[in-house]
Amino acid sequence: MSKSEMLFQEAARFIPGGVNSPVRAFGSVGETPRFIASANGAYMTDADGNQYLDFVGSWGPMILGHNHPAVLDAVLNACRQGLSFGAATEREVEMAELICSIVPSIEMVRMVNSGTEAVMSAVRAARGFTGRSKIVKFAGCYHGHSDSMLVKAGSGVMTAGIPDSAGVPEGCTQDTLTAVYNDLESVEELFRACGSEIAAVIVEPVAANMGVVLPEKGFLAGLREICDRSGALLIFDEVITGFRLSLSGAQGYFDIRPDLTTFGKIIGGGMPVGAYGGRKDVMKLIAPSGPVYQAGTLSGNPVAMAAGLAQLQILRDTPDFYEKLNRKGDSFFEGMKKAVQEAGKPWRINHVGSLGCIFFTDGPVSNYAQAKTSDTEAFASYFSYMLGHGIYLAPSQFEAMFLSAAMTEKELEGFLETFKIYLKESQAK
Ligand code: HOZ
Repeated sequence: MSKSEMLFQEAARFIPGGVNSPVRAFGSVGETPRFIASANGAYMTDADGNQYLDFVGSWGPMILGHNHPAVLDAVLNACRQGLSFGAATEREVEMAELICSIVPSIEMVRMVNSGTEAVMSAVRAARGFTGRSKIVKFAGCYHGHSDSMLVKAGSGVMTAGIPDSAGVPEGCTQDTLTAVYNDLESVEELFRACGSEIAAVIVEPVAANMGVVLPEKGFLAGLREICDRSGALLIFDEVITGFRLSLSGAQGYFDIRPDLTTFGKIIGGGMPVGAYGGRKDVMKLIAPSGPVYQAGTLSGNPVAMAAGLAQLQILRDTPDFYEKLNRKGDSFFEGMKKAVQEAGKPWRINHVGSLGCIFFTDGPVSNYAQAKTSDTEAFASYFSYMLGHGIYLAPSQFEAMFLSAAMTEKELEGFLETFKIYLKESQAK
């Protein structure tokens, strides 16, 4: 028995399902989770000493690769000065100024500890600002695991087939309305029915928790227009796209200005961090400057701030960082697409910049219903094959592949070679 298998058995005795977050249990791909012992650059090493080229990157934040020396140094130095104060620090000011200077729509920002918390708080701010209670979200978009967002959600709940989660009282979701991604008419319909009660529309500007689904031309601009017309706020959940598609995230990439934005792990450089920010007139309502309460002892934690600042400064100061990473992503995912076509398979590759995924289905995938047509058994066999050949992918059809700047052309070509062999072998079956 491998050490990962032993650890998983032991873990299951003390941790529900043996893991601290469901997707990493590898349940939908019929594998035992690999227990990771260490990671460096583009690779992770498991408890048995197996090395994997890592396409998860802690679900996005390791955009520079693991253990970037500048981030590591910043963390170690910060640790020496104290781990947590629960008090204001200079680094938080630096972080807030940095984010506001990088992302034009953000005039004020509040640090929290996760994307879930950021969304929960942004939704509260939107409700406080508008005095309205309803929120529009899109089927298949995942905005963390707070009660009101677990409605037709993506990510782990989609993988587990429980998009509406048990344990969420009806009262908590009665104000959550769902629309169809890329279908503006479905949004208009909700606004026609109860527009004056809608506080906000929240959207992943590139949906990356039902696999990767791109916004069609005009979709995000259409949402902006509907919100402007009706007095609702537009919230971009940039937990995945923030500081990934461009320095100013998807909003910079697609040139749409949301009212509020939520960020997650990427601004912590791997430490537990989230943030929400946006228009000053909205953010000023947050306590203690206003009546919308939101708080947290660990918010703006000094070690997390040090890691995040170091990472964001590198992203800001490295010439052509995003041009290079996005070019690398384009040629990689186009390579996957070509391999699939040459193998005569109808499967779809959706991608933008350094984010992408394969859907084992033969039609386009631009919403939740289409994403769900993907053959998850085929995904599981692809996943196992790649894992067995040293490639660590997100263990679910409904997650994204993340490229990092630490991946070389040679490593990406290595992936494509393995993928082609997989395609050939799966053809023979
Ligand atoms: N899709 C999730 C991150 N946005 C997966 C990570 C998790 O749930 O642990």
